[in-house]
Amino acid sequence: MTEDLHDRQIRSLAESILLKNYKVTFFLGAGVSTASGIPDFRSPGTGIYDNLAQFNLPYAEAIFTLDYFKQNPEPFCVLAEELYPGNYRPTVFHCLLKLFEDKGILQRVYTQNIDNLERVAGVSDEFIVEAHGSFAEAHCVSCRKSYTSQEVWNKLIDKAGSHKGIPHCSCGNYIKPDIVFFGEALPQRLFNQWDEDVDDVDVAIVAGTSLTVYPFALLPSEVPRRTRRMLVNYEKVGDFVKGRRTDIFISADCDTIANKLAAALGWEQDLKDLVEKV
Ligand code: CNA
Repeated sequence: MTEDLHDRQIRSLAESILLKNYKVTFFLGAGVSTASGIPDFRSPGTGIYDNLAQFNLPYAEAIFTLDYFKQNPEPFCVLAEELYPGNYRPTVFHCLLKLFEDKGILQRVYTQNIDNLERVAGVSDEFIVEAHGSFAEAHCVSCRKSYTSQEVWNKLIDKAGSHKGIPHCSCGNYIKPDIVFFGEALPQRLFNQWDEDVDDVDVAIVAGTSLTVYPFALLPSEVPRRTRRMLVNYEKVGDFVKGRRTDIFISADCDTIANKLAAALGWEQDLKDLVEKV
């Protein structure tokens, strides 16, 4: 597919959004944050799963598995230190989300990411659905006592910024941030909000995700047939493989496409200003 075709497709989508007053719903994965320096899971070589050798895990997903965490929380805690909010700046794509909100045409941002960068970019709580939880709160895995993000950080890191230890609850058990591990229930807000939104999705932009984690992976396939769908990802994934007649697939970097979409919408300077500000 040529660069020209991509540009035409982006322009046509932007025209529909502006002329038909469409609102846009985003479905995001780790690929929208790689430009900020946070590795994704599955990219060969750079992804977290290809760099777990130091932890001697029985299998890669063990690092995000509750039973394994209860036996050995160290690998997750080392990774959590790295991913903890505050270490990274939002990408151009995150700033574009904020711009959609400012222009009054953001419907929702469904994100699998746990890096909090949508919020750091300024997107308001009501628009964000963190399908796999976040670091904002944490709980003891045994007595369920609640801890703030800052309390967990203070237990994890000493004043000099070095690794201090595994966060323990006053009951003696481990504290885990409220990010959803394999085998754990997803936040009820995901299901409630999706029930409200699903029939009203005018435009679905799916970006930076392998669409391999369920049930999130199914969401873009559940939107109505009339919905204009665009996938921005290095490879075609999910039900975009079979595809719908009106689908747009762009194999490119998320930030490059964020810039192009903003330009097609006439928001080039607004996006530049936002990127400088965050
Ligand atoms: P994944 O399975 O690692 O897939 C990422 C996808 O994005 C792949 O298809 C890549 O080819 C593609 N990709 C990577 N970089 C770019 C880029 N710059 N432009 C375009 N495409 C790109 O990650 P998923 O999000 O699909 O998997 C879901 C997991 C990953 C969720 O449970 C997350 O919590 C978890 N995760 C989150 C973060 C984060 O919060 N930043 C980081 C790593 C993993």
